[in-house]
Amino acid sequence: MEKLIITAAICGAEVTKEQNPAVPYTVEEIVREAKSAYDAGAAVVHVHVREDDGTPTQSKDRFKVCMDAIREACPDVILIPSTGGAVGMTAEERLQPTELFPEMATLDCGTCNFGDDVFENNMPMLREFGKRMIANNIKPEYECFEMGHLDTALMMKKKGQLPEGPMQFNFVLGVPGCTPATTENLVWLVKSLPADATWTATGIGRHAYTLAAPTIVMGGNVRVGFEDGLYLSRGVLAKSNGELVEKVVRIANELGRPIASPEEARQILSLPP
Ligand code: KMH
Ligand code: ZN
Repeated sequence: MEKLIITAAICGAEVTKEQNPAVPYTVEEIVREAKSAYDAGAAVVHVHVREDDGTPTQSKDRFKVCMDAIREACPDVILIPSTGGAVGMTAEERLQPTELFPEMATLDCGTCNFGDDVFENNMPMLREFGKRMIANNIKPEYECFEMGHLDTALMMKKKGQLPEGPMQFNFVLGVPGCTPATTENLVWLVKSLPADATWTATGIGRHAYTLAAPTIVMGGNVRVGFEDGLYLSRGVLAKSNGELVEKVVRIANELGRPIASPEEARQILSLPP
C-alpha cells in the first residue's frame, strides 16, 4: 500500500469566523492555516481564497498572492486551487486560478444539491473546464459528490475531453442532499475506479474521521480541513487546520500507514517532481 497523502482544505467558501474564529480570510490567516496543516503532515493544500471581510472570491490576483505566500512558508507543498468557488459563481469566474498554471486544480464533476442551494456543473461547463485543464497542463482532482459524477468523469476521459494520464478523484461524501458518508458507499465508488487511478475521501462534518479510518485501511488518501468540518470532536471546535491533520496522523499511526511527504505525494499522483 502507498503512503497516505493528507490534504488540508483550509478555508472553503462557505464557513465563517462566526462558526469558528480560526477560519482564515486574510492572506496572513490563510498562510497561518496552510502552515499549521503542512507542519502537521499535510502534503497537499486545497485552496479557496477570500476578501479580507470573508467574501469568497475566485480573483486570479488574490489566488496568486495567497498561493505565492503559502509556497514561501511551505516550499514543496502541492497546491490544489478550487475551480468550484462558491455556489452561484459563473464558469469563467471559477476558472480564473487555472490561468496561474497550478500543477493541479479541482474539477467538479456534476450538478448537485448543496444544502439549500444547487451547485451547478452542467455538461457544457464540464467540457469547458476539461478543455482549460488540457490547454494549461493542469492535473485535475475530480470532485465527486455522487456516483453519477464519477461515471461522468470516466465517460469524458474516454472521449478525450480530459487531460491524459492517471486520474485523481476526491469523493466528497456527506454533503446534505448528496451521497451519505458511509463505508458502504465509499466501497461502491472505489470499486468503479480505473486500475491506475488514485483517490481521496472527504467526510463532511461529523463524518470526517468515520470516513478517514476506512479510507486509510482501503489504501485511499484523506482530506480534512475547515472547508469540510470545524470540529475536532463532538462539541470541540478545532483551533487550527493543523489540529485536524494531526488527528488523521494519529489514526494512521495506529493503523500502521505512514504519511507521504510532498515529494512522495508527487510520485504517487504522477506529478513531475
Ligand atoms: N464551495 C463548493 C460549492 C471545489 O473546491 O472544487 C464547491 C467546492 C468544490 O468547494
Ligand atoms: Zn473546495
